[in-house]
Amino acid sequence: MKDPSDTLPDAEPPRELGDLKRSEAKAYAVGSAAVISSLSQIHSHTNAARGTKALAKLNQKGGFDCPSCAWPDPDGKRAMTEFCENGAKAVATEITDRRVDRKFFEEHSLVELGKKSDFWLNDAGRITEPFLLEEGATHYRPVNWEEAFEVLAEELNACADPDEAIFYTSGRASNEAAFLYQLFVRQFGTNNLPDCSNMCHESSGAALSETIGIGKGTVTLEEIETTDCVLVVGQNPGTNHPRMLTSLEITVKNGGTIISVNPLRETGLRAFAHPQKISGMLGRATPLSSLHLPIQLNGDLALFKGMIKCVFEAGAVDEAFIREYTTGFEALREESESVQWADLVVQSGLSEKQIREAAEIFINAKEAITCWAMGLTQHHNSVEIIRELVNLHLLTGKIGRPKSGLCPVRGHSNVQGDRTMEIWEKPSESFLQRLDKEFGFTAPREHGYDTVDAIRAMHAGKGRVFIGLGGNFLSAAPDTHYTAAALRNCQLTAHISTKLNRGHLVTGKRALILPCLGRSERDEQAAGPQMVSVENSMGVVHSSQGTLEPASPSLLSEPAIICRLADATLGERSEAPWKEFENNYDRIRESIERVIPGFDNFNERLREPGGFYLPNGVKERVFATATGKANLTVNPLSAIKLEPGQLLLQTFRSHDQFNTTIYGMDDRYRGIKNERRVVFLNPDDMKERGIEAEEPVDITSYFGGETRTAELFLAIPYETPKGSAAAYYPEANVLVAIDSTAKISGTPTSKSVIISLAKRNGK
Ligand SMILES: Nc1nc2c(c(=O)[nH]1)N[C@H]1C(S)=C(S)[C@@H](COP(=O)(O)OP(=O)(O)OC[C@H]3O[C@@H](n4cnc5c(=O)[nH]c(N)nc54)[C@H](O)[C@@H]3O)O[C@H]1N2
Ligand SMILES: Nc1nc2c(c(=O)[nH]1)N[C@H]1C(S)=C(S)[C@@H](COP(=O)(O)OP(=O)(O)OC[C@H]3O[C@@H](n4cnc5c(=O)[nH]c(N)nc54)[C@H](O)[C@@H]3O)O[C@H]1N2
Ligand code: SF4
Ligand SMILES: [Mo]
Repeated sequence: MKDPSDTLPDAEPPRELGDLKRSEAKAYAVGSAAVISSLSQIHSHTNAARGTKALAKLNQKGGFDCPSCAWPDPDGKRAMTEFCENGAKAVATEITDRRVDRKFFEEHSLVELGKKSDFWLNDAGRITEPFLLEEGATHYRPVNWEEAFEVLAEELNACADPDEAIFYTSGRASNEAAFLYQLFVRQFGTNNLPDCSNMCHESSGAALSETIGIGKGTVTLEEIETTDCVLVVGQNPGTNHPRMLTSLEITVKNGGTIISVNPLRETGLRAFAHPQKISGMLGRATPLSSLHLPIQLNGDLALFKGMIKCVFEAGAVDEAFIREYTTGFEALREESESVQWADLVVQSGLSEKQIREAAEIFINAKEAITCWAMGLTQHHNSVEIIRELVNLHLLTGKIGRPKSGLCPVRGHSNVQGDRTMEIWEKPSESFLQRLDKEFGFTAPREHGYDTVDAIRAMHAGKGRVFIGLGGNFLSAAPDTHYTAAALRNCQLTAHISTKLNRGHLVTGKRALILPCLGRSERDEQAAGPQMVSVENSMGVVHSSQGTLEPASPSLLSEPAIICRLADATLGERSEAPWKEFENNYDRIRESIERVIPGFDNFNERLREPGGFYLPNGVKERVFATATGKANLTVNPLSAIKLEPGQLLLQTFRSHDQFNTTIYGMDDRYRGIKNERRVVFLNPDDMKERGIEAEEPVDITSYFGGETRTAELFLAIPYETPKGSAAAYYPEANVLVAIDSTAKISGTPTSKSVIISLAKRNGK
C-alpha cells in the first residue's frame, strides 16, 4: 500500500537519485578530515561565537552531555575537546541559526513538505513555537501553549479507556523528563510506554536480565582500555560511537587484542588516527583489530557456538565459577557436543579455522570484554544470540571480575537512563508499589504496548491519541506505510520536538508540534537555572546543563511541557506537585531518589564532577535472577532459509546521519558521496544477477507470504560476504514487515530482511 501522494504527505523519503560519486572504502578512521568536518558543520549552521561556546561545554564536567550517542566520558581528567566529529554534527544541528517558524508553515503545505528529503526537513532549522494542524487543514498554524495543552487534554480525556492513548519516548529525554512522563502516563491510567529501545537494545535487555539479572553492561571505560581482549561484534564504532576508537587505541597500546566480527570491514575497526594527536593529524594510524571475522548476516549464534565448542575442547571452563555461580551447565555441555562444525561453518559463513583462531585469542586472554550493538540485536533470534554470548563469558568465568564482562553499547545518549526511570511497557510490581506510595495513587498493573504492538493497535483503530517525547516514530519504525496508516487512524498525534521530521507530516486527524529546548540551551525556571541528569552506557549518572540562549523565547523545557500537560489533563485527579516539579528539578530528583533504587543523595551526588556509578551486582558476582545464579542457556541454531535468488539485507547507518536525522548525503568511510539510495552487494551476487555497478534496482522483501518493495537504489559492489547485502535506514524501512520481530524482545528484524533484487526496466 502506498500513499496517494497528491493528497497526503509522503511517508517515505522521495524516490529520487542524487549525483553519486564513489571511491574506495577508507583505510583508517578519523584524523584531520574529522576535525575539518566538525568545524565546517558548526560553521555552516551558526556563528563562531555560538559554536565555540557550545563546543567548549560539550561533555565537560558541569557542561552539557553530547546529544548524540551514549558512549561515556573519562571518569578522571578530561581534555579540552572531549567530543568527536559526529558529536559536533549533533550539536551543530541543534544550535543552528535556521528556523521553522510561522512564516515557514505559511509557505509550505504538508503535502509539499512530504516531497522534500529528510535532509531538507532537518536542515530547515529549529521549531520556534507550538503549531496545530486542524482537522482537514493543509498547513500547520501557530497556537499558544495554553491552546496546545487544551487540545491535548481534550483529546486525552475523550478516550473511552486510557489504553487508547500511546506515549512514545526517544532516548534523548533526560532522567527528569522521563520520570515525569512515566508518572503522568501511569496516573492517566496506562502502561502504553513504547520507546526507541524496543527497536534497539531490547534484545540485549531481555537476554541479560534473564541470564545475569541486570539488563545493562557490566564494565567501565577504564576496564575496556586495560583489558587483554575486546570483541567488537555487530557494531560500527567509527561512525556510531566514534570516541570508542580513542579507547580501543589505548587498549591496543596497552597490549590488548581486538577482534572484530562484522560482515563489513568497517573502516573504524581497521585503524584509527587520533584527531587530537599530532600523529593522527599527520595521518599515522594505529591498526586496531588484529583479527577480522567477515561473518554472514545473522551468523553470530553459530560463531559463538563454535567458540564454546573450543572452550570445552581446550578444557578452558572455569569450573569453580560454574559450580558456585551458575545453573544449566550440563544441558549446555550436551548441546555443545551435539552441534556439528559443518553446520556452524555454513551458518556463520566463516571457516572452522577462523572460528578457532578467535576462540584461541579469547581463551588465552586473561581478561576479555565483548562490546556489541545493532548487528546482534535486530534479528529474529537476537535474544538467543546474546544469551549464547553470555554463555561464552560465563563458561570462561570472564564476567564479574575486573576487566572482564559484557558491554552492550547503547545508542541514544540517555536511552539507558530512560529505562532506569521506568519508561517501559512492562513495569515491575515492586517499582509500581514504590510509585503508588510516593504519589498516593494506584498505577495500572496491566502491561502496555511496545512499539510494534502500539503500531498494530493504532492500525486496528484502537489508538486515539499518540504522543511522542522526542524521536521520529514514523521513520524509525518498521513497515513505513503500515505505520503511516496506523498514525493516520489516530484522532490526535503530537510530538515534543526540537527539529522538523517526517513524523510531523504523517498525522492523525489533528496534530500538534510542541517545540522544546535542546541540551545545549539554558533552562531557566522559577528557582533559577536548571540542570538535568543522564546515564551513559557504563551506568554513570551525571549532570547536563546548557548555557546557550534558547533558539526561541517561546520554547519550553521537556519537564515543563510534561508538567503542564499533566496538570491540564489530570487536574484534581493528580496529587503530584507538578508546579513545584516544573519550578525546581531538585524536587523531581527527590522523588526519583525515593522511587528508583540506586539514587541515594541524588541531588548531592549529581553535583559531584563526573557524577556517580549506579550499583551493578554483577560486578561483585551477585546475579539477581529468578534462580539467584547466572543462568547458562541452550539456544538452538535457527538459520534463516533463503530461496534461490534471495539475499539477506541489513539496514544500517551512514556516517552522515543520526538515526532519522540526516546531516548530509555522504558516507565518507564507505566511499559514498551524494547518495543515500544505495544497496551494498557482494560483487559475485551482482554478477549472478547481471547487475552492473551503480545500476538502479528495486528491492523486494519477503515475509509471511507477503512482499514489499523499496524502489530505486543504486547497486554498489562492496566487500560483504556473498548473500549479505546492506542499505540505509530509514530509506529501507518500507521493507521491514510489521510482524517480522525478534522472539521474546519483539524488536523489528532490521538486520535480516529477506530480499531479492530486480533491475529497473530499461533504466
Ligand atoms: N553518528 C551516529 N551515531 C549514532 C547513531 C547514528 O545514527 N549516527 N545512532 C545511535 C543509535 S540509536 C544506536 S542504537 C547506535 C547504533 O550503532 P551500530 O549498531 O554500530 O549501528 P548500525 O549502523 O546499525 O551498524 C550495525 C553494524 O553491525 C554490523 N552487522 C549487521 N548485521 C550483523 C550481523 O548479523 N552480525 C554481525 N556481527 N554484525 C552485523 C553492520 O555491518 C554494522 O557495522 O549508534 C548510536 N550512535
Ligand atoms: N530499519 C531500521 N530501523 C531502525 C533502526 C535500524 O538500525 N534499522 N534502528 C532503530 C534504533 S536503534 C533506534 S534507537 C530508533 C530511533 O528512533 P527515534 O529515537 O524515534 O528517532 P531519532 O531519529 O533519533 O529522532 C530524531 C528526532 O528527535 C527529535 N529531537 C532531537 N533532539 C531532541 C531533544 O533534545 N528533545 C526532543 N524532545 N526531541 C528531540 C528531533 O525532532 C528529531 O527529528 O530507530 C530504529 N529504527
Ligand atoms: S562518542 Fe558519542 S557521546 Fe562522545 S562525542 Fe562522539 S557522538 Fe558524542
Ligand atoms: Mo538505538
